[in-house]
Amino acid sequence: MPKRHLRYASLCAALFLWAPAAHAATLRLAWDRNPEPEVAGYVLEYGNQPGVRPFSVDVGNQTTFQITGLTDGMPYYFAVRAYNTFRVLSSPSIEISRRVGIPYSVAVDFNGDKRSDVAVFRPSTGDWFLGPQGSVRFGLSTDIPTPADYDGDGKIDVAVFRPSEARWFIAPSSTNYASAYSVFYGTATDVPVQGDYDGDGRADVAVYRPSQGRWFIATSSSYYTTGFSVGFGVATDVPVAGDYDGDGRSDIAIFRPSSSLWFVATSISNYTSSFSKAFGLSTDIRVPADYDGDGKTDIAVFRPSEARWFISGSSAGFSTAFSVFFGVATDVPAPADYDGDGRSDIAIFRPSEGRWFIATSSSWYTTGFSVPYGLSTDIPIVQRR
Ligand SMILES: [Ca+2]
Ligand SMILES: [Ca+2]
Ligand SMILES: [Ca+2]
Ligand SMILES: [Ca+2]
Repeated sequence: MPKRHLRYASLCAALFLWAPAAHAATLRLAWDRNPEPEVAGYVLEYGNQPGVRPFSVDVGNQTTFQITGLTDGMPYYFAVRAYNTFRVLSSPSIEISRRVGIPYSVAVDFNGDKRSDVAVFRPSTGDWFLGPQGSVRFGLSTDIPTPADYDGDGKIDVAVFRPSEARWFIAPSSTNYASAYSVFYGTATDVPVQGDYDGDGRADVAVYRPSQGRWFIATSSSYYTTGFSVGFGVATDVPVAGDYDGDGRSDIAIFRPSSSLWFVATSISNYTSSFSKAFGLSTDIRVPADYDGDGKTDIAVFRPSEARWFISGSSAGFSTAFSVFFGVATDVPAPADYDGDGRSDIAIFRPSEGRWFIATSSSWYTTGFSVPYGLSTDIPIVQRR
């Protein structure tokens, strides 16, 4: 009898997981049912390196599975395959990843519900408007907002970098922004690139120094008393830090306008190995985020002249791209996960109207909503380059 292959080469691009910090070393995974009628079960594959999954579990004919016995602090990469009654396996689903046993936060999620909040910084007054969390006055008009989860409670904290003093000011969510501390780090011409480079679930204080083409990172695990630096980039490069390899640690990444190349030094290689990808134009606005929901940052740009978004998904190895027309030339792109499905939405802030327009990932960007929030002089808190 000839072996019959499953017609669907891959499962729908939806393998979800939950990693509550309280349940370290345990992850719950779920996936879409393969629509083929002869599917008899699923195999879950996993490993600790992107694209390398030496372990597998036959989970039977169910579409959720709780995996236990994982090692805290390690990144895990998962994919599922369906099999038929002849035990012929389908191609793997997209690979998703999560570092287990550490807190994780969602971009611009101030109240910790794992949905991004519509939020702005008002330079004229130093006020932060944080959606459901209300407002807090913090910083000066000349400060650069540097929001991130510095205290590791899963909620984004209010923070700024003050170039004139080369000083960071951080008001943690765990104090309801009522008490703040400061760290002297960087120089006036440095570009802040806060992120979790040491992988402890708390944001590190970090800068890119264009004059030296070097990244300087003061680790949260040392309470910013020590850290490391990595030479990566040249003076004209634009930092585009993100978690492109999906190991839960920030990668060092730059965009080079002269060649439209993205260069990424991966955290999983301890920044010793890198890859590059040509994508976008020098006049584009860089909007890297996780649009396909695999836990890895995607390469993406907003092109004002066409009011068009171009996205190269990590789940396809940055080998293909798609585009979405959304916004107008003068809009400020503000992508984040407003609908809370684990995938970044396409979103803009329209200063002229003080209004946000959001095309939700859960609708495949075909529909969405708009909400008035902010004034024309406000700055969306979402990071972009
Ligand atoms: Ca926090
Ligand atoms: Ca950290
Ligand atoms: Ca990473
Ligand atoms: Ca991704």
